[in-house]
Amino acid sequence: MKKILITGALGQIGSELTVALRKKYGTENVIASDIRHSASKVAEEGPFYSIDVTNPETIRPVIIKHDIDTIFHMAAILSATGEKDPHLCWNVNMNGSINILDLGVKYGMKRIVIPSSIAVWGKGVPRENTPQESVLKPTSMYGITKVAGELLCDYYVAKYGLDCRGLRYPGIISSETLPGGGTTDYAVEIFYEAVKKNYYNCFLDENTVLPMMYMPDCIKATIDLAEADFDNLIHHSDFNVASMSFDPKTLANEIKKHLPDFKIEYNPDSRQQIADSWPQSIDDTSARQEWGWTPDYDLTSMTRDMISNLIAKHEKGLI
Ligand code: NAD
Ligand code: AKB
Repeated sequence: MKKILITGALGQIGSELTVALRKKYGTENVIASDIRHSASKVAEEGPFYSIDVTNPETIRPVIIKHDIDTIFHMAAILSATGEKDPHLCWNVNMNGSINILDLGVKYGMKRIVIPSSIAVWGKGVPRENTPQESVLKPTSMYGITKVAGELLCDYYVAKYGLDCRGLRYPGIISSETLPGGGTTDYAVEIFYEAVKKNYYNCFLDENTVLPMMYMPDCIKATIDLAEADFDNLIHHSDFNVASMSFDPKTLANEIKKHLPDFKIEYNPDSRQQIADSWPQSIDDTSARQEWGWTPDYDLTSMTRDMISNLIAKHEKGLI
């Protein structure tokens, strides 16, 4: 990985992945891109391009100009936004991914990373410790694109010998960039609202257990998989990665240890149905065996870190 392109680099994960990759591989070697522009570290402290992944002619010139050999394809439409606009979700997630894969073949890309999600699951699987190999019957458009995306990557590995890899991320929790329209977003919003208002109106029921992961572990998993020796990989695009699982009530109680006056109410909306179709915990034995995955954070250490980061931002007037 010498010259890296990141799509969707202004998003929740892309914004922190860009910073981590620039630190490791050099700022000039990590080209960020997104369909939108924002005054941010990612866009201002290194190369940045406006790219629409549904239009390969916006991607091609950047690949040629920078002699890109690796792509982290983070541009996507997430579950809640996807249910509001299923055609947009299909177009960005499916056509965006096949464009990246085709350009990967054409320009001899050394490696492509395309994330998947716990959204690949639906009915017909054990919801606890959901196995790596299991029935994939999602009920959301987002989940359908993630299953098809995994299959597409495996097809390009088998048919063209393209080195394409991916992880089934759980809900990602972070304090740098707000999430972009998912069902697990409550687990980020709750921290912002707790620090700012000591109150959160939760859109999921108090007993909704979902798998989650703190951003430093997400970045570590993404880079470790990208750097893993291809010969050691049995799987490619669909690695389960687990870290912690909890429900909103348990998270609220953990937050109260730091902010004792914090109050929460529960008013489930349409996102509850999506959450109810996803696993509560997943089995990540393959990731541990094939490329040495192990998380650093649990609920206690993640909560401590989130509260401390957001209090610092609040005191500076940044949130
Ligand atoms: P996000 O919504 O925060 O960011 C996505 C970015 O893609 C946004 O900045 C958006 O502007 C950009 N984008 C949208 N349409 C585009 C287009 N046509 N062309 C170029 N850019 C476009 O998403 P994220 O949370 O950073 O997710 C990154 C990847 O990880 C996605 O594949 C997502 O499905 C996956 N994932 C995320 C989570 C999570 O909890 N954040 C969990 C599971 C999987
Ligand atoms: C979402 O909720 O849509 C994402 C995901 C788990 O894929 N955070």
